[in-house]
Amino acid sequence: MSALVLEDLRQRLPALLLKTDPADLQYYGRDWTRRWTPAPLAIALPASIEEVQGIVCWANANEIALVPSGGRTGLSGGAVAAQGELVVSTERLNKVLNFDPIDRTLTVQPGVPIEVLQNTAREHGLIYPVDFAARGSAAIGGSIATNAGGIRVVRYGNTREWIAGLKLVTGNGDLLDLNRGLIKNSSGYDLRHLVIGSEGTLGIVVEATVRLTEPPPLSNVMLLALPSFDGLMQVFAELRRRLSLSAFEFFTDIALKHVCAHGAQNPFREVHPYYVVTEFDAASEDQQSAVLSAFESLLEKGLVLDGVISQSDAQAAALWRLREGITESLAPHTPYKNDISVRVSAMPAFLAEAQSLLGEAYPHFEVVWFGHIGDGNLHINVLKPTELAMQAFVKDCEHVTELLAQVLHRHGGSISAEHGIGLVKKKYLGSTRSPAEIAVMRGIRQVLDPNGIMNPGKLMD
Ligand code: 2HG
Ligand code: ZN
Repeated sequence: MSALVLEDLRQRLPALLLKTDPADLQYYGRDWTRRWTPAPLAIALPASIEEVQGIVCWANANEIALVPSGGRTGLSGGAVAAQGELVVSTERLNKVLNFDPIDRTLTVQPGVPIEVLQNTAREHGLIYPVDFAARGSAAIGGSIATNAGGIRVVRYGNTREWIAGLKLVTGNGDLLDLNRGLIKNSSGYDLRHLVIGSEGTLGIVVEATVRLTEPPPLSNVMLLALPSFDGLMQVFAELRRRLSLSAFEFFTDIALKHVCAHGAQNPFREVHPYYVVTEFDAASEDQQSAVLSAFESLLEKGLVLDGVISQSDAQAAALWRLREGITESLAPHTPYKNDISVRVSAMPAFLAEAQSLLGEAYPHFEVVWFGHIGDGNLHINVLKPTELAMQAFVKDCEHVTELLAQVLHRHGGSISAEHGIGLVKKKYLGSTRSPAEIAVMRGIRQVLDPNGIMNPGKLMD
């Protein structure tokens, strides 16, 4: 049966590159989650929009599910293919198509990695400001699919803010050219924004036009050691008032322990419970002295115990590594990940409840807190004890996530801030979205993908 349907695909699209080697099925069938065993039918690597449309047409005719696939750095199982799906990799759709100096946009194919996009923008004297640790592998298509956030959201916002237009091949096989780079366009529903964050459930993004902006002024990076979690939001408020921040990230001593075991250098002699990495404009003397006086004021108030300010690009990179290297350093412990958000104003009250819930719920597990606290976004990674089986571990964690979802609901938060819902969090979608909202989402999905071929099982059933 599977040989027959693949033969049909080969006949319809003779030039389409298909991979069926077991090693390829493993490689392309998973993302950074390690909970599911990949089992795709095959991997298709289209090289044109027409080939993508041909694949969608074939999938509808043969009732085969499609899993769109970019750099597969996702953490929610959105790109997992474990049920005989055809993976549609955008790996060969990896060209930068156009730079427009007047509109200050880049038009790219979906498989272009974020780092390539950033470097290309810099070659034109501009920047693409969305940035995160997986920049080298994550593709723009996938970051549109999850509305990726990252480390610069305090200043620049999420991916959504930077997408001027996109082309989508819907689950029907239609090609939609959405917003076409316009700044102003008040002509009805903005379908571009429906696609951003839709996790491959409405179609496949086949082209994107991203906005660029001026590079920021010279900046410095500062690492701060904090005595308590309670003071974290006060430190943020004070630094935001006094400096022009482009990042404000936090992590705990447990995170520091793991990242240093992976080669990062801790600049402090003493152990502190909490740390902040922050970046801010430091081009003028005024800005530089504002940093010092802000730091002194935090020390005096007892909100900060120690600090280091970068003196070179290499030192700035070393300080960033302490924060950006965390995910990789935790990977060997197959962590169960929470990626939650509340409004910044709701953070103190939420934190008080969440900390006591997780403290009681996970007495025997190592829990690593870090994240984009300046955006109200926390990453809580629970590490699996080696001796515990994966299934039992996930069951325990899912029970706690249900309780956490209730706390989030009370504080008006979200069960997924920036990683998406995928397979991992669909059980909890109802804590963030109302039944009426979910019904609308289902209706939209039905219109754009009537046969349910686009990433089924992801986001919602
Ligand atoms: C980050 O902020 C990423 O480093 C990954 O969003 C977070 O590993 C995680 O939980
Ligand atoms: Zn993050």
